[in-house]
Amino acid sequence: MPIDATQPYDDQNIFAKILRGEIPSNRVYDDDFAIAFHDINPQAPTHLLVIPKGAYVSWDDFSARAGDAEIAGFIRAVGTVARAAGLVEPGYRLLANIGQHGHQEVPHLHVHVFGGRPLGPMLA
Ligand code: DGP
Repeated sequence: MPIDATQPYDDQNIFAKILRGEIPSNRVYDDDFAIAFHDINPQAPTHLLVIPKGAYVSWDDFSARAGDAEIAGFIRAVGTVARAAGLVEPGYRLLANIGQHGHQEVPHLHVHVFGGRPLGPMLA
């Protein structure tokens, strides 16, 4: 079920538990601002999720409340993860779902990184 992106942060959400190491994930990246791990239900040969270490529900919450260093660190981490996964050539796709119409299901900001095959035109 898609979430309401304006809800308060719930520290029992599944990605908060992954961040704290309370449930396992296939982690591929970890720095001061972000971690990345494989999506449990991959939609492409490479499908990673990059999440900030801070407690943010969505891109909206993050862009409104996060400090400049956190924002810069997170965006840099997304690029680093994609580069380290070997996706820069021939390319990849980033996606962040926000709220009900965006079909966001997990209420901790995450950026999907898709690659490893031609992804076709963007779906609206
Ligand atoms: P979204 O619709 O943008 O909220 O996508 C949530 C993604 O999170 C979805 O592609 C599946 C993935 N996911 C959900 N639960 C887990 C989990 O426990 N572990 C991992 N690795 N991925 C999960």
